Amino acid sequence: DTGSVALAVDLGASSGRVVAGEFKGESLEIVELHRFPTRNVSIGESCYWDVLFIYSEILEGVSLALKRYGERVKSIGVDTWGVDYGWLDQDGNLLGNPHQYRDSRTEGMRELAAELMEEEEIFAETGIQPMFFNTLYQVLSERKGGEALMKAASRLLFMPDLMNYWLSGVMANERTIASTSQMLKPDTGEWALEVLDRMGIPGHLFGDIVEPGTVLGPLRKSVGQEIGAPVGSDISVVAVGSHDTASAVAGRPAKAGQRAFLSSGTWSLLGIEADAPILSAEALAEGFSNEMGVGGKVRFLTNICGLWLIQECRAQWASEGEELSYAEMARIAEDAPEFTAVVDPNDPLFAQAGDMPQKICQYCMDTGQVVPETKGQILRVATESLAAKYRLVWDKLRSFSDEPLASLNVVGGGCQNEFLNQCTANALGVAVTAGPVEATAIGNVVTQLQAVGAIDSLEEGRDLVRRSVETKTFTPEKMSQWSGYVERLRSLVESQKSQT
Ligand code: LFR
Repeated sequence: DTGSVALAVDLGASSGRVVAGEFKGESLEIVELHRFPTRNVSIGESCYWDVLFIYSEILEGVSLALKRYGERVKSIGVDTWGVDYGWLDQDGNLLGNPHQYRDSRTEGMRELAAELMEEEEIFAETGIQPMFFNTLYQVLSERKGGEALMKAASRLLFMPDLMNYWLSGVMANERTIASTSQMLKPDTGEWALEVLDRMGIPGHLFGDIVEPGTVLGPLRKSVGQEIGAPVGSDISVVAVGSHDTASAVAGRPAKAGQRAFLSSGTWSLLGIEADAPILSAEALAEGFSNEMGVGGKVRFLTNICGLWLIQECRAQWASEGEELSYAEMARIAEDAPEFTAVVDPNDPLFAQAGDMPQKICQYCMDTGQVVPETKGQILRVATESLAAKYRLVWDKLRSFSDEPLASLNVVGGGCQNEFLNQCTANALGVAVTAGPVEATAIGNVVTQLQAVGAIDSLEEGRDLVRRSVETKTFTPEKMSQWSGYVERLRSLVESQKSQT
C-alpha cells in the first residue's frame, strides 16, 4: 500500500539503527530514525552482546517511528551480523549472555572440529569456509567448556531470531542467518545433523527453519503497550534476510545478470549470486562460502578483513586523542605516496582488536617492505592492499563463475570511500558501481514489502531500488601499475602459504 512504512532494524559492528522505509508505489524513501552503539561488553576473557540494551534501543526506535508515521507502520524486520546466538530454556527464557564472535573462546576450535570430522567433509555438508568465528566453533567451545548452558537449553536462536522472538513471541530460525552457522546443508536446506552429531551437539536444539520474507506474527500486545502503539495499530514482525549480508545483497539495484557484489563494511564480502551451491574441494581450498540468500539465491563469497583495518586505525588514533572522520582518513590516504607496501588483510595478525597502525607497520617490517610512517601512509597501504586483495579473490571468482563478470556493485557503508572505490576499479580492471550505502536496510525493507504483499518478487524490489537510489560508477585507470602491485600481494600470499 502506498504510504505504508516498514521498519528495518540493522545491527552492525559499530552501531545499530532503526530505519524507516516508506513505500511510495514507484519508489522507496529511506529515513534513519534512531542510531545507537552496539558496544560489546568484556568481562574477564569473554566478550558479550549488550543484548538488553540493544533490545530497548530497538523499542525506542519503534516508538519514534510510531510518533512520526502512526498507523502507517506496518511491519518490522531485524538483521544482524552473522554467527552469534543465544540459548533459550523450555519456557523461552534467555540463558546466559550471548557472546560476540571476536571472543577468544573459539581459539583452537577449528582444529578440534577438524579432528572430529575432516574439513572437506564439513564443507561438503555445510558449504561454509572455516572462519574462526563460525557458530559451529562457538558451540564446540561451549561443549568443551562444560556445556552448562547447552545442557539447560531447549533451543538455539540466532541473534535476529532472538529479537524476533522478543518482539513477536514466535521462535523460528530464519534461513539466511542459520546458513552462516556452518551447521546447515546448503543443498537440501536442512540442519547438517551429521556434522552436529560428530561434534557431539544435540540436534534437538535446532528448530524449524523459516524462509526470508515470512510473517512470524503481530507485534506482541505487551510490546505495543510498552511503546505506546496507537490502539488498532497492526505491525507484523517479519523474518527478513536476517543475516545483514543477505539483506545487503537483496537491496542491490542489480538487473538480471549483474551477479558480482561487494558488501563493504567491517567485513568485505566479495562474491557472486549463484543459483546453486559450489561444494567442491577447490571452493574450500580457495576460501569460499555458500551462504543462503533472499529469493532462493546462493551467495558464493569470501570474507575479506575489510574496513576493520581502517576502523581499527581510527579507534587507535582516537584513543590517543585524535578523532579523524572517515572522509578525512580517505583524503590523507589519497595524498600519501602510492604502492609503497602491501599487506594481506586476512593475515591473522589483523583479526583481533587493538593497535592496528602498529600491526600494519609490523607486517611491513616483517616482510621486508618500506614501513609507513605517517597516518596517511598507513591508510594508503591499508586501502591499496584491500583493493589488491579484492583482485586476488576476483580472479578466483571468475574461474568459478559460468558467466563473465563484467562489473562489480559495491554496497554498504564502505562504498562511501571513493578512494577505495577507485582503487578497486583499477585493481580489478572493471567498472565499479557504488551504492546504495543503505543496501542492508533497503534489502530488509524490500523483503518486508514482499512479505506483506506490497510487491511480488525480489526482482520487483530491485526495480524499486533502482528507481529510488543514486549510484556512482568508477572506471579503471592505471591498470598496468596496479597489476604489478597486485602481483606483489599474490607472491607474498603464496610464499606465506608455502611456509605453513
Ligand atoms: C558482515 C557479517 C559477515 C559475517 C561476519 C560475521 O557484517 O555478517 O557476513 O561473515 O559479519 O558475522
